Amino acid sequence: MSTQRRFRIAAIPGDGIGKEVMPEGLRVLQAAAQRFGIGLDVVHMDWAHCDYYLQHGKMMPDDWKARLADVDAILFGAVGWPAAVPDHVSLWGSLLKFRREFDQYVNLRPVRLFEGVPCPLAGRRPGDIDYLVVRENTEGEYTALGGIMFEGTEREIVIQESVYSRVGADRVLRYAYELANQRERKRLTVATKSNGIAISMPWWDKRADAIGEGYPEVAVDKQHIDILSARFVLQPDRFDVVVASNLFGDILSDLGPATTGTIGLAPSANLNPDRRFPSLFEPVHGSAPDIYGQNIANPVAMIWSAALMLDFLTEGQGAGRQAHDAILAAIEAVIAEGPRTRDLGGTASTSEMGKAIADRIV
Ligand code: GGG
Repeated sequence: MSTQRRFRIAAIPGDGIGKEVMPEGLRVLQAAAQRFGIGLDVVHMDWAHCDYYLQHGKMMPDDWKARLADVDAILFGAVGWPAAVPDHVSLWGSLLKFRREFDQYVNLRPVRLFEGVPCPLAGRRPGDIDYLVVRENTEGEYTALGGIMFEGTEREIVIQESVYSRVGADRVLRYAYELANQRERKRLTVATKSNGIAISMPWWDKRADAIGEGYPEVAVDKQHIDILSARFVLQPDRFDVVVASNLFGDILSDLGPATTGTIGLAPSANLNPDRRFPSLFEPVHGSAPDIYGQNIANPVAMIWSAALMLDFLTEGQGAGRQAHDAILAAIEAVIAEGPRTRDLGGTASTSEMGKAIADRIV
């Protein structure tokens, strides 16, 4: 098959199990690229991890942006090694910089129950849990704005600001409406907390109404984050597309995958939909220091993230879409038939499961 065009991918494994799942993501990516004639150049980047911080006093080199200037996308592993570097230092020094400075304002996180995975929710079958979380990814509750007064005294006061902009809210809400509009069920759930967070959340709800005027076919409901979380567990089949602020989206996109058996399956796409900057694809899971070094981490979240990357790079067309679908089919087959990692009740290693998925790409 002839090669359509070449893509340049930065592979940044990061910390902990990010280093173990990255080779499996690349293995499957290369197999799919070869099978469907997609040219890939992978550039390995050994920074944006806590060992780098310990050596250099920062998570990334000063010219990190220039080093990524000519890449089409970033495949990222995980960040965090709290025994050595405080989590807020490693996160703000790497992943959050990518998201903000590359304006990756959508964090798309699919949640799906696979055939062959015992569901922790009684009586649920594949098809009952199949929705997309759209997380606002550059503002909201994730800020470093504020300060501490009278630190260390009994009068200690801490203020932490949240930030919402009209541009920031409207663009992620519009993305979510567009997505819902393209799906069969055309349902959008807007996560809110406008009864308790009395300024920003009523405003967020109003922006959702304003953007919704352009999408009359989308059935919208707003749900407070507390009951919404309960319904993820009790009535997951209610959901189709869920849009949420940065923090709410972060929490929902761990909770959702937990209801599908393991967070080890959950992929994510940090998208700059305007394509002015590279987008970043990473598992939802973190660096998992408790299991690092044993080669037992589930590689599916990373492999699925790589599939999302191919789909995004090719705008869901042609070889890219075929490669994405083939990877998903291979993931489904291996989850159903094995070999499976421990979180799925099996005994396979990370590399055995990754290889089994790559071998299915034929
Ligand atoms: N691969 C995802 C990862 O490393 N996550 C670490 C983390 O703490 N992320 C917080 C966030 O996604 O906002």
